[in-house]
Amino acid sequence: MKMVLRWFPSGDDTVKLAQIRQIPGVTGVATFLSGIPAGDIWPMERIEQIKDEINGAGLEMEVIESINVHEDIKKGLPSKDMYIDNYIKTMRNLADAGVKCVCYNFMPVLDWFRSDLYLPLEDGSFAMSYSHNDAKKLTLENMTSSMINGSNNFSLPGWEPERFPKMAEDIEFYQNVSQDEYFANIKYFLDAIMPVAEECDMDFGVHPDDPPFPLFNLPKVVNCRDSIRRYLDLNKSKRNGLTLCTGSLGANKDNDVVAIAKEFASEGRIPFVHLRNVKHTSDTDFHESAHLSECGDLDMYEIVKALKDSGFDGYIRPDHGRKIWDEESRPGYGLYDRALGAAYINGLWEATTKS
Ligand SMILES: [Mn+2]
Repeated sequence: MKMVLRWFPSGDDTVKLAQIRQIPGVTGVATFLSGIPAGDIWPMERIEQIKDEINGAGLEMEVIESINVHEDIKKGLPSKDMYIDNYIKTMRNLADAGVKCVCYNFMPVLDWFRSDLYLPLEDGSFAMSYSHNDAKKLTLENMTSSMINGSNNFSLPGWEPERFPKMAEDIEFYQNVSQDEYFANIKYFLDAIMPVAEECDMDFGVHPDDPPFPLFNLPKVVNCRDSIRRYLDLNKSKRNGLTLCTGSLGANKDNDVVAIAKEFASEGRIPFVHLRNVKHTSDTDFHESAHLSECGDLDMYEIVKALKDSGFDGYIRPDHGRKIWDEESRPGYGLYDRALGAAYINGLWEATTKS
């Protein structure tokens, strides 16, 4: 197991690499190239630049989160082949730079969403929260403005402004796309990139839909055991794996995250894990919590033990942290609570190794 922390390059992070280096057990970062529209090739010089910066701080750059998939690929438009070619060129460049694992998602139009980015908790900290009833009432405009205005002027991954102009049109497009058609588009993409992933020794972990509940009648992709199975069966390469995001899957009470961890880790299909905890406030509503089991509804010890016992040998990172100790940062990505999460996960890992 290798522990990493998500880090945003090009001066777009309040957390410094030197600080990450001081968290015990953290050996690298999960990062990406910012400012490159989905579908464009990531230039080698910029990849090397960021790699040098990360290596210079004594950390590794083996995990990329994320290479965004161009919407034309998701829609299955004729231009998809060009964008897949570009995706493959980016993969090869990253492989040349020593990248071993890529986290990405195939969610149509919208990336992750929260109704509140700073919900006050009882202990004086703030966490991101989600209410499905509130979310269902939002227009697209309200949704984007609530994320942008709530973000404290920090850029939000997945909410790049370049996406906004076409969102309404894209939502309209998907109203006539069936689940089967959407999965056929995913298969086309996977069949094109997996042989290259094999050749480059590069694992791909699809990130589950976050939250796992449908909005704007858009197709859901990866939100439960059965849809994970369906996704991984589209292409049987071991490189076609899952990013086990415990908070995204755990947001739905029906998901048994421990069983999911066991099933897919034992098949070697989990290259990357996002570990965080959630506290349910209704069947569809939740807020994020501290990583500790007793602070939320997920049994973090059992999840880590399931991974360890199933032979998991990939990357783990603590996921969103709360805003604590008056830290100013991008929502979910401050240093303090994620460092606490990393220390806790290290403890769980050591305990499962020795018991
Ligand atoms: Mn995640």
